[in-house]
Amino acid sequence: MMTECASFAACRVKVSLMGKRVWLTVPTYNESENLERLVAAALPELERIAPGDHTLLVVDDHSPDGTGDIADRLAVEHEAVEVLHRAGKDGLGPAYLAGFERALAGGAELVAVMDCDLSHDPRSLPGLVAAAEQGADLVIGSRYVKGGGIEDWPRLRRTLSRAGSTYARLLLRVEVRDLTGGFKCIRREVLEKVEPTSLRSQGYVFNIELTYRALLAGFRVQEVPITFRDRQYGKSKISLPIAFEALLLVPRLRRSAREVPEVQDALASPDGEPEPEPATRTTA
Ligand SMILES: Nc1nc2c(ncn2[C@@H]2O[C@H](COP(=O)(O)OP(=O)(O)OP(=O)(O)O)[C@@H](O)[C@H]2O)c(=O)[nH]1
Ligand SMILES: [Mg+2]
Repeated sequence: MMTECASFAACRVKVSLMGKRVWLTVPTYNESENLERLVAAALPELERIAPGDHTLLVVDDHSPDGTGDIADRLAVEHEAVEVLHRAGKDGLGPAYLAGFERALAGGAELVAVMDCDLSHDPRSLPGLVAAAEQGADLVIGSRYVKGGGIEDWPRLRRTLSRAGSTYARLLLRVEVRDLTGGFKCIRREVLEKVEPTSLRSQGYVFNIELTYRALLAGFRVQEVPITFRDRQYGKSKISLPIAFEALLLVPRLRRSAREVPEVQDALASPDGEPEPEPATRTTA
């Protein structure tokens, strides 16, 4: 094919200036045993979804185990891999936000997010992206809808996770079954409208808040079943304080819904009393 570029390097610059349509953001902290496996499994899926039009963005918080160096090497080996290095461990929420900002600046129409520990199967990515392309604004890879599940978690962990999602669902009066999961595909418009920088929370609550505010803003949220597997390598970063933060912040999310500019109108009842309607715009 004829090209206007004077050199290969110039072509690379031109292509990167044009941006990529699909971005997969992967936050990492001490994932040296998982990152290469994840990249090897995810890149072919991205290539199927958006041939030549995708970026896999690793957002690393200066992992002491050298995950950032592995990411840099992978970025040299694969044109589609990019790395965002952050100064130190700052929590999952801020890492997501940094990834979203980079993806939007890089022209993303769809931003997918998944954990690095292979608990989220990259083979489920096409299903999530397809749901977004068929009209959903925010797609959640869901363990708790028909067809979804968790493979090898101990009973206690399974119960706690499910109870956390149920607690948030009832308190926020939404129909989404898997509010805490971190496997998503999000349309650009959602990230622009829900003002990601105002999403203050860390960990699980970040996921709950993003979905809740997307619903309140009138976006269509869809759950797609996934099978979640326990990590085989590395350690979980989820701690009891992060889990408690989630419990405490959910009621605040509900109260603060009244202060979110884009939903104030939607929350006002005919007699002027602000009373949130259940946010029910979901499909499984
Ligand atoms: N950049 C960044 N990534 C993080 C941070 N904390 C966790 N992560 C990454 O976020 C993803 C989810 O973290 P996990 O520790 O797997 O948490 P989890 O999946 O809820 O818990 P497990 O199922 O027990 O693994 C993984 O890819 C982590 O490496 C952080 O502070 N900064
Ligand atoms: Mg995990």
